[in-house]
Amino acid sequence: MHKIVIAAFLAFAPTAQAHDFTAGTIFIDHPMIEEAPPNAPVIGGYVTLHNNGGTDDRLIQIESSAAEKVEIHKTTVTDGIARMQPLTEGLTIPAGDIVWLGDDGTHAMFVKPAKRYQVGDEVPATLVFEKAGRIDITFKVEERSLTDGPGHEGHGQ
Ligand SMILES: [Cu+2]
Repeated sequence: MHKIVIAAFLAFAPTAQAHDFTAGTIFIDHPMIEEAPPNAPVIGGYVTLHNNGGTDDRLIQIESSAAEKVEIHKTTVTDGIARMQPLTEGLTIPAGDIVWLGDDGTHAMFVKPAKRYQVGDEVPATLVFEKAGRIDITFKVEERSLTDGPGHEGHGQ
């Protein structure tokens, strides 16, 4: 009896958490935003991008009505001081590769969010790829502790 209960849990758990989208050959997995304190001037978003196609693509823009603007940023630390800079060329997703917007200090920066987004909220956004085109997705708001790592420094939160 015990084993059956565990099997049922395992069968359902991935389904409950599945949160992905597809744009052409780009598989967009688990777009999430970190819950931020009230009045946070910026909030960080993260997403995993799989390029299942045979040619490189680039995430060139993120649009969202949930913030004044969204920029694709990279945090770099120079002489102990963290600075964020927009990735003006966008984020390259090499053919056959997987890129996490979140790795190596990269993140989506939602500037001046329209309200405080809390765990469980869904934030609409449009990802714009050079080749795969535009796709409407939602970023799920999750607890900050889940993704503590690179990309937070210098956010002024
Ligand atoms: Cu930033």
